[in-house]
Amino acid sequence: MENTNNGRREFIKTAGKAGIALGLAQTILPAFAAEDRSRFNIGFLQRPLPYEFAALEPNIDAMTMEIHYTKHAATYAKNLAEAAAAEKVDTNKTKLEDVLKNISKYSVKMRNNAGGHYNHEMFWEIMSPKADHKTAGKLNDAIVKDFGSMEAFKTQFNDAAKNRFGSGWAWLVMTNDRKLVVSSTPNQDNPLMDVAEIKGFPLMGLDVWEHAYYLKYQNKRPDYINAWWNVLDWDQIEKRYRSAIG
Ligand code: MN3
Repeated sequence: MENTNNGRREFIKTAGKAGIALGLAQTILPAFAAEDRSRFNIGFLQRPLPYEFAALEPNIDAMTMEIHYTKHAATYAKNLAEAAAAEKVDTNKTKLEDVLKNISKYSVKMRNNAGGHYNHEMFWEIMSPKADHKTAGKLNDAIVKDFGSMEAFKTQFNDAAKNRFGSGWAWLVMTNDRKLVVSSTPNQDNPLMDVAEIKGFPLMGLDVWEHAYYLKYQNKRPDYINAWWNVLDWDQIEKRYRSAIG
């Protein structure tokens, strides 16, 4: 009897805490800018991962996903918030893309973390456990038109990812004159930045920092690159393309 009562009291205490946690979430969420919760409009805050850490196994292992999302990417978001506060960027009124487009006017901390945050938010959204390996529609037509074939595009993209020395990203970019090109950037730079060699809208990007693959693939970056195509969500990339062409 005694034990049951204790158990019940514990339950009420726990339920009470859960209620408080729920109440907090409800008061915090509406304060987020609407853009931060919508896909294809990446804001300043880290959004929830749209799948479980283990969802992309065996291509991307659960531990890599967990550390990548909760440590590396979370740190970029935290440091971006610090840089925005220090450099008087009103994150409720300013678009992250506009900061990136003028990144040469900000600090190195802003460049590394605004880039790091944007790149990872895009990276999570273009992968999926229900990944559709086929491309169809307008993006497929555009890839065939600008690269000759899907295979030719993949080869060029893989080469960019393999040949990026040190840490960085490989990209499929839509340039301002609406041509699709492959590029790569060092560190956490991206094609939106005014400092990028090839500027435009990033339709898809692959993280080739060692933290993205080392636990599973060690020095074998090409194996990680090949596996990554298995978890690419072409529906999402197509949506990014459609949002870019308007
Ligand atoms: Mn990363």
